Amino acid sequence: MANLILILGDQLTTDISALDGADPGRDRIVMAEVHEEASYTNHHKKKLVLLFSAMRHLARQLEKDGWQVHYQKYYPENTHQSLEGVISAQIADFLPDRIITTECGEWRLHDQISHWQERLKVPVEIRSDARFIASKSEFADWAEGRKQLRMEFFYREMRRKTGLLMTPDGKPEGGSWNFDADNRRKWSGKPPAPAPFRVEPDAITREVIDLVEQHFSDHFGTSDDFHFAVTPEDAQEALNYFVEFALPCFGDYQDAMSDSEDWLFHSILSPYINCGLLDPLTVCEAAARAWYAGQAPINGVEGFIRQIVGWREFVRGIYWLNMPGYAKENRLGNTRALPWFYWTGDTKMRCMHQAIDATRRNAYAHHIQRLMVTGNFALLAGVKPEEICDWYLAVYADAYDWVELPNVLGMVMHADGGYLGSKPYAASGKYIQRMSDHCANCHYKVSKSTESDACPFNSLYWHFIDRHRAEFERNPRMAMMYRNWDKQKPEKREALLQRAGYLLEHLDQL
Ligand code: FAD
Ligand code: DLZ
Repeated sequence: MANLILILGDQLTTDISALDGADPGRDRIVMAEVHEEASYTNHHKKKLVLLFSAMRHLARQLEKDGWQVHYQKYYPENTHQSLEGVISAQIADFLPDRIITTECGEWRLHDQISHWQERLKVPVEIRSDARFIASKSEFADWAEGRKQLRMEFFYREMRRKTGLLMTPDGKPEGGSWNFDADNRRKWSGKPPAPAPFRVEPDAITREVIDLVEQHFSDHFGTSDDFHFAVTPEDAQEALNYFVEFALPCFGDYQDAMSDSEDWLFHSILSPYINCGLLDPLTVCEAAARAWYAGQAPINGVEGFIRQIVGWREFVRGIYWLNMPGYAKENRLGNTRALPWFYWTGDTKMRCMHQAIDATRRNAYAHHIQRLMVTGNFALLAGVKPEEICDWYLAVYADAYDWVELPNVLGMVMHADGGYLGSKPYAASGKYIQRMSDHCANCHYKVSKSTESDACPFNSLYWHFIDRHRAEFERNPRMAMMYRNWDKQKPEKREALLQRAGYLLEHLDQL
């Protein structure tokens, strides 16, 4: 029985379940750079380079290992511009008994593939993606009957399941499940942050850079200074580099932001984990080993592992449990368009400029920039969820719908009514000042809230609190905010609302 095996651009590992039991002498692998996948959003140029180059490297490796691989390189005039088109032509050429693939990461493509059997008249086997620690059905079983889904409880299940940072008698190492309270230090230049791990582009990557520059020149971002790994071996080196040089400080400065450093002590591993170059469990095991060896403290190692076996798995579970309806949620009734400066970085708000500019250059911004700067601003300004979701999906090298959507629509925009997070991450400029040195270099004054040079986050924060009283007043985690708001003099409240009203009318001029 000959099989046609489809490997997608974010399934770039020989361990992918679609290859389980496959026979190089009998089966054919299909990989394809196609217009439809490359253009369903305005993907950052560096993401396109990363994926096309990593796909080409994997195809070359598979061929060296003796596999028969049909690989379509991208040309604007390709006869087949979609994965379905490529598969359909391969069916005619190879006459397979079956198509095998691993479940894909987005509803959009999943929906298409699940109709292939009837459309293409060949049996299609869609296998579970074993790169995740919890399968979709495991997550659904865990969620069943719970009124609220909270990451922390799911995370503990994942710790127990994997044995990561667990004592032999089933207790969390270090005496606690979570050391987040120790992870909130501001960074003021010391210790120095390591330079990001670099791989210089080889001939394949250089060819792809030229291709992207030629055919995707209107896409967001720049391909200049491309230095991501594009093979599993180099991605492993990136992991080793992180564990040695950044993990020791990862926890302490996890929430910090800096005017002068784009990457701080973050791992910059999400682009590799999400496209298959690194296995998430292997990454966590490397971090855990560093703690057992005394090379990194528990707060950083636990915090790092929580992001992967906790948040990453949790948001994926939420996505598949709730799609396709989840993408349409807008429980706060937002109507505002995304300000244009999200695409240019052209704003006088220093924190926003820095986060967007880093995003444009690197296809990367770290979690706190995404959550508390660009995300927080969109939340406070009441931007339409679908517009801000489209932005996040386009601009990051690690962005795929399954992980971007719950983070943006749920965690940042609270558009799911608090299904993913118990309270919105709304914050004034004070938070940004506490965690960064941006405010010192900003046109706006974080100490002011109603004047024409006042930090926009300040009045917008109170406007958000005021306009969403009905949604949040009875939330115990928000009660203090409402007490603080109600305590302010009526004239002050009025001035704050007026200033915010003006800003909301002139967002593009900020
Ligand atoms: P580190 O800070 O070193 O964290 C380690 C790893 O933990 C990451 O590599 C990632 O795999 C995982 N992780 C951390 N936080 C999360 C999270 N909230 N959800 C899922 N995984 C997490 N992550 C993506 O992979 N793709 C996205 O499209 C994406 N969009 C986001 C949008 C918003 C608005 C927010 C607030 C977060 C988003 N995240 C996304 C999560 C997180 O910001 C990135 O995973 C992280 O910044 C990647 O950088 P890093 O590898 O240096 O992470
Ligand atoms: C993201 C992406 C891009 C840009 N291009 C391709 C491609 O040309 N071929 C392909 O197989 N996959 C690509 N991908 C990844 C797919 O869109 C991915 O499978 C979905 O995002 C589902 O997770």
